[in-house]
Amino acid sequence: MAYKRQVDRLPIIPADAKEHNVTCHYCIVGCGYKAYTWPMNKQGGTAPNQNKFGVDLSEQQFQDTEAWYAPSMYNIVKQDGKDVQLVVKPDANCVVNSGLGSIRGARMAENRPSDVSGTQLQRLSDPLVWRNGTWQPTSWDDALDLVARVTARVVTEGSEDDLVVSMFDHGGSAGGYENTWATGKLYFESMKVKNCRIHNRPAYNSEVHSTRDMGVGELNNSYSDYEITDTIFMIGANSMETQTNLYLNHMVPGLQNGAKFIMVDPRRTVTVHSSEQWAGKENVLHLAINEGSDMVLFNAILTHIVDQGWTDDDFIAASTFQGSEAVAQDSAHPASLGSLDHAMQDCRTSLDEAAEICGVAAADIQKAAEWIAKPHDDGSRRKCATAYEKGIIWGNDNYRTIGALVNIALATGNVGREGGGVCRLGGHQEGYYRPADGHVGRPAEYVDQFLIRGLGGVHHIWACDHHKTTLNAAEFKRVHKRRADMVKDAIDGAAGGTREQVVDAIVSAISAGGLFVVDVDIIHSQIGQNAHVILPACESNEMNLTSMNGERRLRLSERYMDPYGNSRPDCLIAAGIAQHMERVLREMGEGAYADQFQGYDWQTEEDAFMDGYNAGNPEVTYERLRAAGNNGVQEPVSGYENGTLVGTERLYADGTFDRHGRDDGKALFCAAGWRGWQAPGKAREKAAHKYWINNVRANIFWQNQFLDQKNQFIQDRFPYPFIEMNPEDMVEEGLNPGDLIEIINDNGVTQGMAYPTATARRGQVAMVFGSPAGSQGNVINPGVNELVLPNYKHCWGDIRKISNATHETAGITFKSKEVTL
Ligand SMILES: Nc1nc2c(c(=O)[nH]1)N[C@H]1C(S)=C(S)[C@@H](COP(=O)(O)OP(=O)(O)OC[C@H]3O[C@@H](n4cnc5c(=O)[nH]c(N)nc54)[C@H](O)[C@@H]3O)O[C@H]1N2
Ligand SMILES: Nc1nc2c(c(=O)[nH]1)N[C@H]1C(S)=C(S)[C@@H](COP(=O)(O)OP(=O)(O)OC[C@H]3O[C@@H](n4cnc5c(=O)[nH]c(N)nc54)[C@H](O)[C@@H]3O)O[C@H]1N2
Ligand code: SF4
Ligand SMILES: [Mo]
Repeated sequence: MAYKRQVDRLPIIPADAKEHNVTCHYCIVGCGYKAYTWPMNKQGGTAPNQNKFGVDLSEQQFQDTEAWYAPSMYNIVKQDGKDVQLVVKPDANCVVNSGLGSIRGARMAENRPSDVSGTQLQRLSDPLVWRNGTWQPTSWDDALDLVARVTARVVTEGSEDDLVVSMFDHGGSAGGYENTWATGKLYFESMKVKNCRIHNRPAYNSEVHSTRDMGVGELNNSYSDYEITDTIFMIGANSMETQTNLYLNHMVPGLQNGAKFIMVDPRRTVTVHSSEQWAGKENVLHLAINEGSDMVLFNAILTHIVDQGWTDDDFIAASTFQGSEAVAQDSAHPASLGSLDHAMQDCRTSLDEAAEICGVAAADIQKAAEWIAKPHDDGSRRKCATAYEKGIIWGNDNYRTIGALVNIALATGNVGREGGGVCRLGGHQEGYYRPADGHVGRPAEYVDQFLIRGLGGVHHIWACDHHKTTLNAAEFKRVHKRRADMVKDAIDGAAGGTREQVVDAIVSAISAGGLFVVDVDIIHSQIGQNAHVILPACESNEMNLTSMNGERRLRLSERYMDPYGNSRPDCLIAAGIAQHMERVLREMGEGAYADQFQGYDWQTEEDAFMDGYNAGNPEVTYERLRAAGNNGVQEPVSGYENGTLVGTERLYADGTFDRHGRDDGKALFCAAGWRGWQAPGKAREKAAHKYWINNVRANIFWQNQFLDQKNQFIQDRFPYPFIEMNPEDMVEEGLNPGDLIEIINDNGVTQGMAYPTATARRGQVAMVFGSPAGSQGNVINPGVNELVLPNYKHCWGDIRKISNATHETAGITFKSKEVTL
């Protein structure tokens, strides 16, 4: 019997089951899956002509057979109003994952809402409106009317600056070209909202301004580059757990082909351990640097490469800027940009200086430089694929640190070439298509602080939960709740009144400092507790959704089931808000303004796709993407020939760089001078506390656990957020495995359970981020960089025991996460 699933057999997929292309909607990798659906009263048989796999299932199958699926890949869902059986399993023919699943993707089916099997019944089925002291279900028209009336009053009596928007900018679940276009059209075309922020950071900006300003877009290689490179240089990422099948299906083959592996992470991760097993310890270099010191390491590596003459001089001459300074440092550019010589004036750092600041041996830094750039014995250049993510993006001095890393790739000619690339590994898939956002400005408004200062009157929230995932979260939550409660009280006080009277009461409460909150989500989230209107969205595969993955591979993930209850695609919710805004504004006598909200008469998500993405990329249609299947096409799409979309395997293959928009097509180097802890308050906090509170992701969880929180398989393993600790530190604090602990500093308090980890360094703990049972963001200070990029990763605190292990935590395993194969 399958563990905890109460099943000892599952139906065989019948030969005539319907087949749908699915791109996993969780992480950036975008693995290909197939969904099979068939009627409740049917199942396949063992004879080859009776099952989908066309094999004789009465015979023993080989170990890696495709003619198999796990209980987590099965469910019963609604399709066209009828219950159907569903299997979602990895696609062996998808080049991204070659049939591999992951502990997240392989549970897509069991994470679907089902009235029959009882899974994910936390999903919202109807709009909810705050009425008579609680949230009451209502119709779409009723809910959208209230949203539009309050929003229209506030933006006409004040200005559009009084509307604050938190919205996703990504692909995959809660995003995609359809939905980013619709929200973008609403807030950036019909309106010009500038007080908006992205789901994962407190402003509307780029995670990687510097690489773009240098001309280098951040997703520039192909996953296959990792298979043919000489060195994989990974910084601040834990790909085995966070980009799982990119690591397993592309990086591991690279290691097996003889590539060296360099990992820069203060923490020893399972990616380091796994790479040691595949490549041999002698081919893995883990630089466990002091937290936040990456820039110094990169500068020393660059300096060594320049001094040894290992630079790619032809590439530098042909493809990079040859003057001195090209862009001066100013309020929009935290460092100046220009030629290599220009950058070296600020970057020059000796191996010994770096060893001192980074806390690793000079010889190891030299070794890294050699693995990256020392030519082969025959004089040929080494290929190096560089990959980074949140350890430096949410780290110290984002702009300069990422700039310093891209410098190395440019100096060694490792961009636009086979086996090269300097790329974000990514988080969600990408799916950004919006009207111009220039009105937002740079630096953009720090929206969390704007709200905390009592500004703004209406807050529209799309698919994010700042209670669990923002910085300075303790204060944010306190203020947000207080302001939202003022409006709840006003609504309660106006009970029994007409719609006009209720809206008047809300608007007066807003004038007195209240905040009217609209939350668009698939569940009733934590920030949703402050909402006055909750609008139920549906997920990917309950609608058709297009996104691209980390190698810019665009696919259509097909709808195979109905939206749960009355939930709708986000793009159609945005259209509904626009339509109600138009009507309400006209009623208010604001005819010209009302006209701006026209053009949303979409019936389906495909209409939103055609209105946005297709208008800019006329070759790309649903029909052509459907035909392109799970391998899709790599963006940018340059044409349609012989029945196929023509894509781009690798960016910058011709040696011209355009991401900065400069006419000369030359890449720029970044003058990344080291300045210690850049964000306000960090150095002081570090000095005042005993522990660095690193915060990380884990294979088993998806994001803020919005589905995981109602999934027994996950809750059974980690009932509370884990806090990895060195066993000796635990003894010093009087802790046993599974004990509940608090982390305390001046910003707030959070809690979790102690998880002994032999490889954790003394004085460093690693807490899983975004947990519903303990928000790590409570203890992060508000410090950001000049362009409002948060430094989530670096905060310090003290630890206090709350209680002995509870019934839940006492029963779990505390075995090492390092599994030896
Ligand atoms: N399983 C799983 N996968 C996911 C997600 C998930 O929730 N679960 N989320 C997705 C999303 S949205 C994102 S953005 C990505 C994030 O993917 P990653 O960036 O790989 O994930 P994190 O665990 O947040 O951070 C990576 C590492 O940064 C290290 N780090 C901390 N401080 C420093 C530092 O100063 N320098 C360096 N060099 N490293 C440091 C941490 O020790 C950690 O191991 O994952 C995506 N994939
Ligand atoms: N301390 C710390 N904080 C961090 C980070 C960190 O490393 N450390 N990382 C940051 C990063 S990289 C990220 S990405 C953020 C994540 O922060 P969030 O964006 O807040 O977290 P998610 O879990 O992605 O939130 C998804 C929300 O959307 C809902 N949802 C899911 N699908 C849909 C849909 O189709 N439509 C709609 N409307 N809603 C949907 C879910 O129920 C959930 O409430 O956290 C950031 N915060
Ligand atoms: S690696 Fe990412 S995209 Fe692939 S199955 Fe896992 S969560 Fe989904
Ligand atoms: Mo992310």
